[in-house]
Amino acid sequence: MAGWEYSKFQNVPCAAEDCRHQGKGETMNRDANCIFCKIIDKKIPSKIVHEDDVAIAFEDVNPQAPVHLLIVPKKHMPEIHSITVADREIIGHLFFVARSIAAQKKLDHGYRMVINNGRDAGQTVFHVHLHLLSGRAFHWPPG
Ligand code: DGP
Repeated sequence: MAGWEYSKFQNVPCAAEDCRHQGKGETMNRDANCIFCKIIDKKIPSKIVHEDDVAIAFEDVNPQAPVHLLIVPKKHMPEIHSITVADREIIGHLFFVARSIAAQKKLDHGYRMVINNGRDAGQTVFHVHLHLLSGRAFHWPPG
């Protein structure tokens, strides 16, 4: 992650000027047994590339592309069907974080954003997250 300075992104209130998420000051719930909650709480180390009050983004431990980041809401929500109307701002915020990272990392040739939801989709960590993959060409349909 040459060129990335984690400290630059700590406590940034939002990923993009025009994102009007309402998460500021919220107490985000955690699941003590969730690996991503532990990463959010810094109980497990990770290579963090972005952090604000609503979301965190870090390198995937098992990268499937030269760039493979996980964009994770700080609020614990196991699956897409766990989210509520009140979470709209948080979920939308993940896209703004992705856009911000893509711009800063100059992913000009494209990137893929993936959510694996549920067992058959390959979800292994039950805390909603957005994969951001780039740095190579991807196939379609996905496997
Ligand atoms: P999914 O299969 O869509 O639930 O994606 C989970 C991803 O999380 C998978 O690509 C590997 C990654 N992952 C699992 N445990 C850790 C961890 O402890 N640290 C990091 N950085 N990534 C992890």
